Amino acid sequence: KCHLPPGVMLQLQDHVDNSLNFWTRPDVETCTPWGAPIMWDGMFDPKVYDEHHKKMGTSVALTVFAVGRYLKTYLKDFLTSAETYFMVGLQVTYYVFTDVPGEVPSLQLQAGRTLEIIRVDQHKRWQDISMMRMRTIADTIETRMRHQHQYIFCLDVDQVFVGPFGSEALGESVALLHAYFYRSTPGDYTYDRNPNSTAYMVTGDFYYHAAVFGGTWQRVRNLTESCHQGIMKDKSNNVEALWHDESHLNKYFWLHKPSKVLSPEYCWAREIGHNSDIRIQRLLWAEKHYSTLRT
Ligand code: 2GW
Ligand code: MN
Repeated sequence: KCHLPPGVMLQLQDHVDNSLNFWTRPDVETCTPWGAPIMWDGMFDPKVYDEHHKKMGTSVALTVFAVGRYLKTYLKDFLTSAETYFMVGLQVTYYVFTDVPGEVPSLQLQAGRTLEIIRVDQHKRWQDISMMRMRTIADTIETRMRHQHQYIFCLDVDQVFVGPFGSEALGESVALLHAYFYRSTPGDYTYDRNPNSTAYMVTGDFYYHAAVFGGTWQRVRNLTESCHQGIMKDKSNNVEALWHDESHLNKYFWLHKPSKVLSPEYCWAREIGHNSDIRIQRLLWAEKHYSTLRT
C-alpha cells in the first residue's frame, strides 16, 4: 500500500526499481512519505534485480566486525549462512574486521566471492567497539573499497541468514526498519532525547536498526563519516547517545532520507513471535548471550 502525500512522487533512484509492485502488499506500508520504496516480500521479482546487477557487473562489499569474544561466538555462522543467502551469484567481498586475524575461520567461498581480513584494536568498552565501526568503515571505503565496489553493506555479526537476502536490497542509501518498532509511532521510538548529544532528535520518520545499513560507497562514506563526527563531538562533551552508533544513524537518516527502506523481513527477531506481515525471514538475530558477553 503506497499512499503518497499529494504532490510527492515516488523517488525511484534505480530504473530497475520501476519493476516494483507497491500494491501487492495491502497489509503494510510499501513507501515512505518521501517516496522511497519499503521492500516487502511479494513486491519484487528477485530475478529481475539479479539480471540487472549481473549485467552491470555490480560488486558488493559486506563489512562485519568480530572483535574479542564475538569472533568465536558469531563469525562462522554469519559467514557460512551469507554464502548460502547473501547476494548469491553476485560479486561479493567480505571485509572482516577483527583483533585476531589468525582466528578467522577459513571458508570455501562461491565463485566471484572473496574475503579480506583487516586488523583493528579491541577497545575496552563495548560501546566503543560498536561505535568505532563508523570510523573504520569510512576509512576503509576511502582507502580500499571505493576502488572495487559500487555498493557497501554494513552488518552486525550477531545474526544468521536463513532466507534469500538479494540484490533487490541494493540502492543509493538503504536503511532497515527495526523489528521491535516497525508498528510503533514516533513517540515510542528510542531516539536519543538528550539535547546535549549530537544524536538528539524530537521526532522522526521510523526507528532504524543499525544492524544493517548500506548504499553506494559515496553515500555510506558520508553516513559513516557523519556518525563518527557526531560520536567524537559527543565524547568531547562527555556525553554518549542512548543507543550509541544506532542513535547517530537514526539522526543521520532523519536529516538525509534513505532512498530505499528494508522491511523487518531483512532482520527479524525470533523472540517477537509470529507476525502475519512477516512473510519471509531472511536474516535473524542470533541468540544473545548478554551475561557472558557484556562483562
Ligand atoms: C557489543 C556489546 C557487548 C559486548 C560486546 C560487544 C561487541 C560487539 C564485541 O565484543 N565485539 C564486536 O565485534 N562487536 C561488534 O559490534 C559486532 O559486530 C556486533 O554485532 C556489533 C554491535 O554489537 P551488538 O551486536 O552486541 O549490539 P546490538 O545487537 O545490541 O546492536 C544494536 O545496538 C548497537 C549499539 O548499542 C549497534 O548500533 C548495533 O549496530 C545495533 O544492532
Ligand atoms: Mn547485534
